[in-house]
Amino acid sequence: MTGSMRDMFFVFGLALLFFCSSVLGEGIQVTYDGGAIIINGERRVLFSGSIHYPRSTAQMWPDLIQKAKEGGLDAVETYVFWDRHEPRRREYDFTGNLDLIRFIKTIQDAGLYVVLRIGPYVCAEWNYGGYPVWLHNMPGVQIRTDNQIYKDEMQNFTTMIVNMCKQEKLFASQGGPIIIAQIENEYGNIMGPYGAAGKAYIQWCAKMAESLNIGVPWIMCQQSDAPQPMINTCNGFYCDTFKPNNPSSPKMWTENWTGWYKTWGGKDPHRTAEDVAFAVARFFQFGGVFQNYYMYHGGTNFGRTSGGPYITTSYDYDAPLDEYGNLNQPKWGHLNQLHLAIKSVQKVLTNSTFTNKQLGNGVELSTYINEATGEKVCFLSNQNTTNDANIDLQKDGKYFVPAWSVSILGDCNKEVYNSAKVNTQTSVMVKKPNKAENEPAQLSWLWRPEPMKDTLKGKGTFSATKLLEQKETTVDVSDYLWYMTSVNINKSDHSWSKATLRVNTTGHVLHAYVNKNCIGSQWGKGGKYNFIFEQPIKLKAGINQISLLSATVGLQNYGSFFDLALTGIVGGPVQLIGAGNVTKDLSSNQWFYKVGLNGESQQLYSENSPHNNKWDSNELPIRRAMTWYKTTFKAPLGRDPVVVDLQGMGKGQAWVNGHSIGRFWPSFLAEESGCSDKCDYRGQYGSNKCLTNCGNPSQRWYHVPRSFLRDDKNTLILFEEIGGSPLQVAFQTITVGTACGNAYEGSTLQLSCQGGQTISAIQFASFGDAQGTCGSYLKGTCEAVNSLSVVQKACVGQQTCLINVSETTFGTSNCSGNTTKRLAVEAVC
Ligand SMILES: *[C@@H]1O[C@H](CO)[C@@H](O)[C@H](O)[C@H]1NC(C)=O
Ligand SMILES: *[C@@H]1O[C@H](CO)[C@@H](O)[C@H](O)[C@H]1NC(C)=O
Ligand SMILES: *[C@@H]1O[C@H](CO)[C@@H](O)[C@H](O)[C@H]1NC(C)=O
Ligand SMILES: *[C@@H]1O[C@H](CO)[C@@H](O)[C@H](O)[C@H]1NC(C)=O
Ligand SMILES: *[C@@H]1O[C@H](CO)[C@@H](O)[C@H](O)[C@H]1NC(C)=O
Ligand SMILES: *[C@@H]1O[C@H](CO)[C@@H](O)[C@H](O)[C@H]1NC(C)=O
Ligand SMILES: *[C@@H]1O[C@H](CO)[C@@H](O)[C@H](O)[C@H]1NC(C)=O
Ligand SMILES: *[C@@H]1O[C@H](CO)[C@@H](O)[C@H](O)[C@H]1NC(C)=O
Ligand SMILES: *[C@@H]1O[C@H](CO)[C@@H](O)[C@H](O)[C@H]1NC(C)=O
Ligand SMILES: CC(=O)N[C@H]1CO[C@H](CO)[C@@H](O)[C@@H]1O
Repeated sequence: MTGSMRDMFFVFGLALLFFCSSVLGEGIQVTYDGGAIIINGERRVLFSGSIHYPRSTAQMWPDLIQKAKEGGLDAVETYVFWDRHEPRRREYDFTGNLDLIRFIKTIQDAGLYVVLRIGPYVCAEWNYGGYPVWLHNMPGVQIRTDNQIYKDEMQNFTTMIVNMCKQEKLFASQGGPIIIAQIENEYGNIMGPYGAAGKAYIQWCAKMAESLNIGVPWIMCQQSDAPQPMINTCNGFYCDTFKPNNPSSPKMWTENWTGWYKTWGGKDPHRTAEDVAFAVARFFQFGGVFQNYYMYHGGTNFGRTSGGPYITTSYDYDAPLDEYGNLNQPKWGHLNQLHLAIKSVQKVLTNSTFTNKQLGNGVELSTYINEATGEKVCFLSNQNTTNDANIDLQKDGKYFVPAWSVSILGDCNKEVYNSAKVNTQTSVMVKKPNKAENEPAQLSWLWRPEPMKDTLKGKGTFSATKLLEQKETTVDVSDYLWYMTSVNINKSDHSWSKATLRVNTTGHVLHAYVNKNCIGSQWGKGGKYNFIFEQPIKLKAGINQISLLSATVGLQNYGSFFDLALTGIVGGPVQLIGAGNVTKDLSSNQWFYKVGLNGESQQLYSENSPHNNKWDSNELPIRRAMTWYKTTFKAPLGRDPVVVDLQGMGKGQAWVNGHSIGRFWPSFLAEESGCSDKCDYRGQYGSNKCLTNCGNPSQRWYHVPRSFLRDDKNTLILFEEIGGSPLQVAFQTITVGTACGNAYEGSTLQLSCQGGQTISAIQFASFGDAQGTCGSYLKGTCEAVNSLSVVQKACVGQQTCLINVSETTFGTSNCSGNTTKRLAVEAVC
């Protein structure tokens, strides 16, 4: 991009501004050009972060949003979750954590803007990508393409959401916080197979959106053919080389993945603060205007909202705010410092001439200068993945630019930020036992079996002479569908004395019963959902009953035609294989069906269930499949977030005081291999880099929001599907255990505990060239002798302390003049 082009965009932007102001009347004017988002005439660069309202609770929102604001964000972005808002056609739910309007107003109250991605397709590792399953069952519908039935429903929902927001005056054009809205979502990634209908659909989306007249810009992410005035935007781990499809569109990054999601059987993903900061700094180095963290707070997939299949209940995402709303340090603080650095040069970034110079070996110097005022800012980036650079800019100074990092140079002559120099504390979180008064170390349990008499005898509520598709049949009101049939074996036919039952299923989990005996359970492995179940069975002469329980674990949410992905034993075949491989195909038998479990329809998860009298306190069963467990507990004291450790349990769902805290599956271990202790921030990030937690449960701890708890007695109910032990189940709180810092000379290091705790001790402190990482620091070759006592004096007994990392604070060290000095500290909360 050249300077003169930038000026041209600016002139064009003014034209847009005039046009819009005549339409909008009162309110906040949001326009844009190639170089800025323009809010009431002010040229802005904006930082935004994704927080999905159903992935936390309304009680958590103010704190999350406040932390987003303190973290330097200008805006909060969210999708709108159609499946939750319209669970049955034309029946709506906007209560509790689905109260979209309250969420938007909470953001407004904090003084932040809102980016509303209506979709209504959301992807988001969310069940069925956010589409309600009833939509799939409408006769003649074809989802996400040029189909009238689908388009009518999409328009109906989108219009309703827009009207709700208009009614509350939430669009900026009405004086509200919503500055940008999105229609569709990443369609460009998957539109090829839809052919001409896909292209027509995107044109229709643009027209439909425009006709809603919201007075703020619309965006389409990952849509290189987005029709004007839709702004096409970029999603990815890096977007520095992205160019919008129109020179008057600003360069916007709607999903900068701060980490990655987790699957059952998957390891813990981690994206370093250094690499996220590198990607963001590069984006602004090359003309970025708007940048959104996906996710800023990932949160929790409560209930049955996780997509997949096989997405975990935790949607932590390694985001700057962790699943529970704690600061994920150093990521939160390191990005905050980057936001401050970029904000401080916003004026010159959005109104200047740009030049770029290659300095060799992957080093580039980019300069933004306003010729009239002389204001300027430089970005000095080093894309080399292995070699640090020492750059001499003559009169403008000498700079140490570590490999894979970007320095921001104020006035082009002083470093105000470097993405690889982390001066923020690293928090090591710890889990503490529940210290509520009189709370026993071990919970005491009641139990009862899942009532299965009817289904094991083959009694259903309807039948068909074929194997039905699961989500179509259940309309996804439950994970579970029983498929039941019987087979008559001739006494004199000996080929069946030893037989095998073979079930070909599209997943996601299968439990098989023959003549009331469980003969096995199976699920997909290694990311595959469909599988063939094969187990030897005993058949008797006469009628044999076969009952198959199929369970889904989150419906697919991504891909071309993902909505058509099959679930359950659809089509089978289901076969019996006897002696000499003689095969009986049962697929066209008469099959009886029952949607959901009896325990679900009896609401055994609820304290108010009318069937609540049959809980048993004797002979607590362990490793018993299809079992309900119940216990009571006191809420942990304090304000720290609460989790329940479900180590020992198999698979199922958990409820606290009747609120579902999601599916659990701690028996599903992450693969043994593929993890490493070392995590190098340098080089392209991918979802397979920096993995941890190999060989452990992919999710052991489950979030229990404080607002689900009462002060006195609380109830936890578990439905265990495959067999487990509740004996180790325990409630815990999460807080900062250790705060480490490794800050460069010239910076100010802040150390903080959480939840009112104070720093109790300093385990290590050295201002010099200490080695190692948090938890294993070692003294280097040199230091200031008073390091420890200075830090002790400043921090012990404090909830928060600030230390200027300089010789003024610590006195002179015996390091040589060319040593890059740092303060390494390990403080115990
Ligand atoms: C949505 O459809 C219903 C009929 O099913 C209709 O009454 C309603 O007005 C429509 N809403 C919008 C916003 O178009
Ligand atoms: C990285 O730096 C080394 C030496 O400084 C150089 O040999 C190499 O080509 C550089 N790599 C890139 C991608 O510029
Ligand atoms: C942009 O800079 C020019 C001087 O180069 C100045 O006249 C103008 O007011 C600036 N525009 C904005 C919106 O700050
Ligand atoms: C059982 O098998 C025998 C021998 O093959 C046959 O004669 C008889 O008709 C069969 N009975 C039924 C009920 O099919
Ligand atoms: C199992 O079903 C799938 C479709 O769901 C089909 O593609 C596959 O061929 C079947 N396999 C066998 C062995 O029948
Ligand atoms: C039965 O089929 C299996 C493979 O499906 C084969 O290995 C075996 O030899 C067959 N047995 C007979 C008796 O045909
Ligand atoms: C600096 O002083 C420490 C003792 O305080 C000593 O162990 C170390 O060797 C000295 N280093 C240098 C480079 O003189
Ligand atoms: C840190 O340094 C700044 C000036 O650089 C000064 O204003 C501040 O008081 C110092 N803080 C401490 C705790 O020494
Ligand atoms: C730093 O300075 C010392 C002497 O003061 C010298 O021995 C050493 O080589 C220098 N190191 C570097 C990396 O320049
Ligand atoms: C959708 C998308 O943009 N994906 C990209 C995310 O970033 C990785 C790493 O740069 C790319 O490989 C993906 O294509």
